[in-house]
Amino acid sequence: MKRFRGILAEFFLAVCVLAAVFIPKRYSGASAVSANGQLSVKGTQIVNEKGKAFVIKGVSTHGLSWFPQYANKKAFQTLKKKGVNTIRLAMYTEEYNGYCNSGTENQKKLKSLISKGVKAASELGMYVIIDWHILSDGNPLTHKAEAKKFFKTMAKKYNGKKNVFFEICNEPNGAGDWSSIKKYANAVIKTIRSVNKKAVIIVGTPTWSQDVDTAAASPLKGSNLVYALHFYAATHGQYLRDKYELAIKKGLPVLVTEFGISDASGNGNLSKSEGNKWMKLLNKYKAGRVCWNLSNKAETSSLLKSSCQKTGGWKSSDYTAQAKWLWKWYK
Ligand code: IDC
Repeated sequence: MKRFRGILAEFFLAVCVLAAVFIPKRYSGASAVSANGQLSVKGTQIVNEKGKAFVIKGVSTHGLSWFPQYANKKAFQTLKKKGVNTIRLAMYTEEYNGYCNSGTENQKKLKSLISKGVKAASELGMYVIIDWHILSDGNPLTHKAEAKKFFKTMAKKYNGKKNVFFEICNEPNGAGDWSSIKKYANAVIKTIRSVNKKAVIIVGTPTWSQDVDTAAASPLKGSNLVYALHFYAATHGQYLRDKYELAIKKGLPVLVTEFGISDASGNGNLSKSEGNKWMKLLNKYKAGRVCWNLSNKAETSSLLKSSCQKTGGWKSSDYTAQAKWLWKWYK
């Protein structure tokens, strides 16, 4: 009997040890990247290494020049606990110490912030999007030469990394029509692919990344490409959801790399009801989404209250109404 008890105790111990080794990895401790690996584009979806749909739940920084303090590991770790699996590093090309109009010293600063952000996200097993944030420049061809140089450096630096995405033109608008975007995208994609074959590349669409239907009518050639759709729920309602569904039905892979429930200015009243409609639609297609913006700027699209000075480790009282709405959807 004693001996039997001993064997039983040993067996129990062995089960505990095995559980301690295997369970955390598979069921609790696994990060998004360790569980899903290199993502790719299949049909209209972003899928993991096993070909299963992977839903990006992201947060975008505000401009890295405006709010450099949030590109840090503690901040990303705090977001990870809220269900965030992807960070978008927004680097404006023109506005507020933009990459293309503020000199080489500032370019170095911005590149080191990107390094810091990618490193932090990687250590946490999160995906990370390097965003060439064109806005007032309108046509991405305006800074094509700089973009090619920038993305060549990034593609080399992060070649072989499974968690890095390249977003090559945030929001074309005005003269940035689909034929200009295609010209630009073909050139930049060629540059990236000359080094890096696998990374998912995100291409902006006309009218501040809303005309995914135009892109669907004449998509680019190449693999692992996905098209950006941006919405701000208090401004963009059913007509834009219709465009989105039209594009999906035509087979276009779409990723929402920016959205909010504020109006399109990033401020004004929030529309939770329109936001809920959008989330339900994106869930239906297992589509990724990245919320604008991680900062404490006094505008309703910020995730932190303007009174909050902390750069990570936030508590419930530090978050704005948009953030509280978002965490419910990301949980
Ligand atoms: C907004 C910021 C705001 C900043 C402005 C600069 O929220 O603080 O002053 O840019 O022009 C976008 C853009 C994104 C905008 C955001 C809200 O990609 O840069 O950020 N928005 O207006 N497209 C639609 C909305």
